[in-house]
Amino acid sequence: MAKMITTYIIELILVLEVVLLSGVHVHALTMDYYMMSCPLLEGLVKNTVYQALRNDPTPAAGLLRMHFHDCFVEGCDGSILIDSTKDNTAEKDSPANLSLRGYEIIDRVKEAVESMCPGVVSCADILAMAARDAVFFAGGPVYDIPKGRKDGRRSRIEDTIKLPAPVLNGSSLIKMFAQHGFTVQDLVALSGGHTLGVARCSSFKNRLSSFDTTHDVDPVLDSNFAKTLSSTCSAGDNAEVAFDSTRNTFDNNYFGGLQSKQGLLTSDQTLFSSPQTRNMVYAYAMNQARFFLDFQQAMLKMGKIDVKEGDSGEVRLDCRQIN
Ligand code: HEM
Ligand SMILES: *[C@@H]1O[C@H](CO)[C@@H](O)[C@H](O)[C@H]1NC(C)=O
Ligand SMILES: CC(=O)N[C@H]1CO[C@H](CO)[C@@H](O)[C@@H]1O
Repeated sequence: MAKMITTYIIELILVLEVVLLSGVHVHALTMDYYMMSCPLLEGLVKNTVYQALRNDPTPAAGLLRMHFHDCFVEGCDGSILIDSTKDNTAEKDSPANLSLRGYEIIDRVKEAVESMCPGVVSCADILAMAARDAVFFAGGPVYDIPKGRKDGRRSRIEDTIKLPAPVLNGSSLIKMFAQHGFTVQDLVALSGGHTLGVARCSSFKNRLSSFDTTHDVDPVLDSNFAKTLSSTCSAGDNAEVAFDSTRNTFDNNYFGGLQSKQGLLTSDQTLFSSPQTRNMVYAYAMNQARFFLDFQQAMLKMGKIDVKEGDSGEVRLDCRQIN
């Protein structure tokens, strides 16, 4: 009898152990996630991205922004890559996404990866790697990122309200980024992503008196710069202006521009006008190495927002549609 009880208790412990272990098992992202299943992955992604940017470096900005938009909506799960269907209007068709670019590059990378390691590497990981490689291609920092994200099955236009609007002020931006676990420092470092690329007039015309007679010209906008913007924008809402003087180079010129009141969006210039962030703008404008270091740390953090691991997602075969 005693023996039976002992056996029973041991069995119970074993069962409990299995339940507990599987319950708390966390599939954390890891640097060597594809080491066995796709050992040459990193080089392949990098080469394909470089090939695509060699003749035209401008989509590097698009890849970086796309990763940001992916992570801020439903986590870094490749949901930004999904095309709309008859029954579903996807994230990418939201007004906030209409100017995203670089989808063809992701398709090309995915195709190359599928031919080497079929069905193994998620689109979310590919996008994270491609954004990282684009930054380095443009002269920015190089850093290792952990992998193992799975692709999500949801992509809805209404979810994109989670993206920050360009008219937000400092305190609103701080609040919004804090919701994802970012510090004020992270916010300023990540905003430095605007060292690459352009914005269209529709994103900043709120700041120009000639287009908006209900508001005064944004007081923190340099008046000559405002005139240049107004004249560019007379060509229409889709006219483009670079965020800084070196739109294809990843550097700290963006922060220098903020100091001379030439930040393009309200959300850019506010980093210099807000007392909580002004000193960080000074520091990054003065010390590019410090910006690079903080940027890569914040990017690592961004790449982990609400990632789907294990069975909570899939490895999409075509990045534009769920399996
Ligand atoms: C802080 C809040 C942010 C706001 C309000 C914001 C807003 C915007 C807007 C309005 C545009 C221009 C869209 C257009 O007119 O076509 C843009 C472009 C861009 N954003 Fe942001 N953004 C933010 C943060 C970020 C972050 C964190 C990154 C990446 C780390 C990023 C990377 C980019 C890039 C690279 C472009 C240029 C895209 C291109 O040239 O194709 N942004 N952003
Ligand atoms: C920033 O914007 C929010 C929301 O519009 C507003 O409530 C807040 O007062 C603003 N803060 C500053 C410092 O202007
Ligand atoms: C620039 C860009 O790629 N925009 C895309 C936004 O989404 C629509 C619908 O999927 C695409 O047709 C655009 O190409």
